Amino acid sequence: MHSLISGILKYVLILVSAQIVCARTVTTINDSWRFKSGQSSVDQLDITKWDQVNLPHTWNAEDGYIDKNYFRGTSLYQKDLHFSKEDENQAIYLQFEGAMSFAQVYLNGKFVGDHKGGYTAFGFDITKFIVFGQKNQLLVKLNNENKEIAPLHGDFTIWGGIYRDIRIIKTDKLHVAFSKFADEGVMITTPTVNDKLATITAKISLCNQTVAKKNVTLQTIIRDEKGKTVTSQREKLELKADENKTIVLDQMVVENPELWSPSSPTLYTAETIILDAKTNKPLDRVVNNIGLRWYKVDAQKGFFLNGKHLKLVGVNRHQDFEGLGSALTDDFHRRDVQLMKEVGVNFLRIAHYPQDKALLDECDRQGIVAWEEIPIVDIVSLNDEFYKNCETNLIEMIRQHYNHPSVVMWGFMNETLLWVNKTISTENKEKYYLRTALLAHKLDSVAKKTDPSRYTTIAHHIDSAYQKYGLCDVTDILGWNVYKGWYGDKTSDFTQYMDAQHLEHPTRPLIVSEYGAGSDRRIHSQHGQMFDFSVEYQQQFHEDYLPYILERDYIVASSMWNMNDFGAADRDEAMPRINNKGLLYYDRTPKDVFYYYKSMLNSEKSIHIATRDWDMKTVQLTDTSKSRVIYPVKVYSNCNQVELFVDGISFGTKKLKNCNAVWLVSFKDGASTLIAKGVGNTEIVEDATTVNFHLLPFNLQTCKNKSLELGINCGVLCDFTDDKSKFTWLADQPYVKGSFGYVGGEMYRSKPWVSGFIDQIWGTRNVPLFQTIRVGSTGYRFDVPNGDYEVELSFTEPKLENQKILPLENVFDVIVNGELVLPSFNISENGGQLFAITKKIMTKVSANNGINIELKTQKGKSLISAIKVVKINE
Ligand code: GCB
Ligand code: CA
Repeated sequence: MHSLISGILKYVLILVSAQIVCARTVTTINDSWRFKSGQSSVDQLDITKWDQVNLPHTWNAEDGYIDKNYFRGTSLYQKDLHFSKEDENQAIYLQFEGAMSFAQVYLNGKFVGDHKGGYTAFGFDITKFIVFGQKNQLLVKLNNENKEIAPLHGDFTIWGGIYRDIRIIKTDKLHVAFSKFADEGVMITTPTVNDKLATITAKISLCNQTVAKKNVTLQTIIRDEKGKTVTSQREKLELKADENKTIVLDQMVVENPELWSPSSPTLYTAETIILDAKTNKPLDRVVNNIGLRWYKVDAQKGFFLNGKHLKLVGVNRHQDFEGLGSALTDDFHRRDVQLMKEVGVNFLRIAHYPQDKALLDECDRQGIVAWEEIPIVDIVSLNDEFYKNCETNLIEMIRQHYNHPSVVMWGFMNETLLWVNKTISTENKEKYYLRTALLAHKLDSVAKKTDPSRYTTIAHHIDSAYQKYGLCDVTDILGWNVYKGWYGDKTSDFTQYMDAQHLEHPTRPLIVSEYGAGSDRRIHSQHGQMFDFSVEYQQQFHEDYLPYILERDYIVASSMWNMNDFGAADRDEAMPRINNKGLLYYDRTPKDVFYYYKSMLNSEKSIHIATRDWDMKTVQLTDTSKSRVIYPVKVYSNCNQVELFVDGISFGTKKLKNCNAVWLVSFKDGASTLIAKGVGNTEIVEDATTVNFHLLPFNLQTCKNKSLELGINCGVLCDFTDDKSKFTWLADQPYVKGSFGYVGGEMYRSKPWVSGFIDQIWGTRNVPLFQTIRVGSTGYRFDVPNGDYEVELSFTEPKLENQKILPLENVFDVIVNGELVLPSFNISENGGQLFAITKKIMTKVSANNGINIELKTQKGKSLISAIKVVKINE
């Protein structure tokens, strides 16, 4: 009994002392907000009728996925806050991790402050605005229009809202200062790091908000990963009433440091405590992670970490997620870094803006080397206000993420000359170039002054104007965004470009800051082509690029575009409002190409059968005598050799080249089980999956007495599968007797390298089916058996102005088995310009004549996007 009581007492004592040690409390206030979209003033509004929301929140979670002109404007957030009488002698700080993008904050009707910039944290000391012991009204007026705030434009959606955490920090009136740049108040540097020894110092800002002089002890404790104190120091200080003081600590020495690196991301912690000198009572406390590492960039040999060469290979990452926009809880950010680790990359370009602290913390823990940047993208404003905001955002980013060992370089511009020709008049161009270069120089010096320990960097697209106006030599490192083989040219032109750059400017450290290709899991092709969005072309693109990058030491780092599909509301591609160049789908399901990277970069043995992006295939047999189809199966693996089994039968062992091998497998109708096994490994590496084939006969007459449903994706060499119904329209093919296909005509290409055209098509989910068109065909034939059929004809008309291929007016008769079903059909006049038009027509097939669809031109050319033929009755 006695021991129980003393046990409880001890527990209570621990609790009490624990409470005292928590000199600072940090609590989110993400819950129970009221939200009013499209309002800028509270007057005459009944707040109880506003939406009730929790943070993180974006007001574009719906329209950001539908409408190019998603809502950009002002909205209001309101929340009641309670502070007790006991809080009265505390200092209270309101911290926003991020709100898009111009925030004005009011407490109890009084203006507290504002912030410009949607991606950096900010905060305010709200102590003097609080009424203690009562309800306090917090109001945030937020606008995501960005007239003078970067980015002014960009290939990504500007999700409005308070999309990151908000916190209340309560601490003693004497505390680690709340900085106007919303940093930690403790800026840690490691002046010396080598194998034998590291030194650590910090700049600490303190603030005494009491009316009396105070004596305090400032204590810093450095601990290792196990929590053991490695070194510490105490310093006595006197702070006058109302004084702010910045202290630079004496250097502390860590002997035989455990270095931070991607393979061993050891972290130390630095605990900063302010104690009352008399009572020893802790007044405030903050903790930061430290990584001990040193690094160097060499224009010839690349990146060196802790004295050893480290090829940096990685990804860019946008922060948003399918259906949620940017409103993500921290676990999403951590999970993405874990996926990076799984794929085996060691480098991350945090594009194109500062991201959540949770992401950087995870990079520190997982050992990902990072480039972080502010979002000056596509175009700059020549206005002073814009310059000032850019500078402030840059300082905020650097100071806020200063202590993260993962960050080794700061960036501040991406493709700033991209929009010159679109938006700047000829007479103003020269001025634009010069001012952009001036801004770059200014920001570079701001970055170096704010953080002399890190490199600066910049990303350009391929345009000689960057060189001409000196924009290539502003920063320590230069990034090129290269899309050869996607926006024109060939993938092999990539190396030519990079090698020539390196040869001409041998002292410039170069990064391939972007390269990538889009894909859509509904689109497949055995003849993948640039800009067809097929899964197969994206794989080929990366299989071409990555080996080039790995072979070249002068390429300091590379970051493929992009880790994940992301919201880009301006895009009208296969997946409108989305940029689909991800290694992962928008919901972070890995695409098969993810495993190419994994095989290449993660040294752990792995194997992956690359059929997951399309596991229900419809394929037509190639001739009458066959009942099986020959179809390629690709396996990604870093095993030297792999054996493939289909339904238990071996299809042989293959040596892998570039971490992949392709087997030509003969498949039966229905499901087949695939197993791939790494050969000659001590551990078992294998992968198994199922794929389904729906085989269509070559000779359609053999479909008698069977259900028959077939489709053709006119105008492109890609199969298209509806991701909901799973129906597949096969790639366009010429008519051959007994089978089906087109008679005459050509593929419509809006640009030489684009299959089809790129504009939003309304009224359909199956946008790519419509974006690809056969033009000038005289018809299609289907040699189907006798019976009653439904024929579904799909049309759309692209924009006809400013294109060379199509006449401005196109009128044609559609005749099905001799019956004029669509006389003088003009797609536009039927509402079909950029709109999906589908006509279902019944027809009877008799005397083994099949279905003959004639497209008879009256004016211009015939156009057709897709055809589906379904047998209804015998
Ligand atoms: C770029 C841009 C990036 C785009 C990307 C693309 O060069 O820097 O913001 O999203 O190309 O997909 O075109
Ligand atoms: Ca089509």
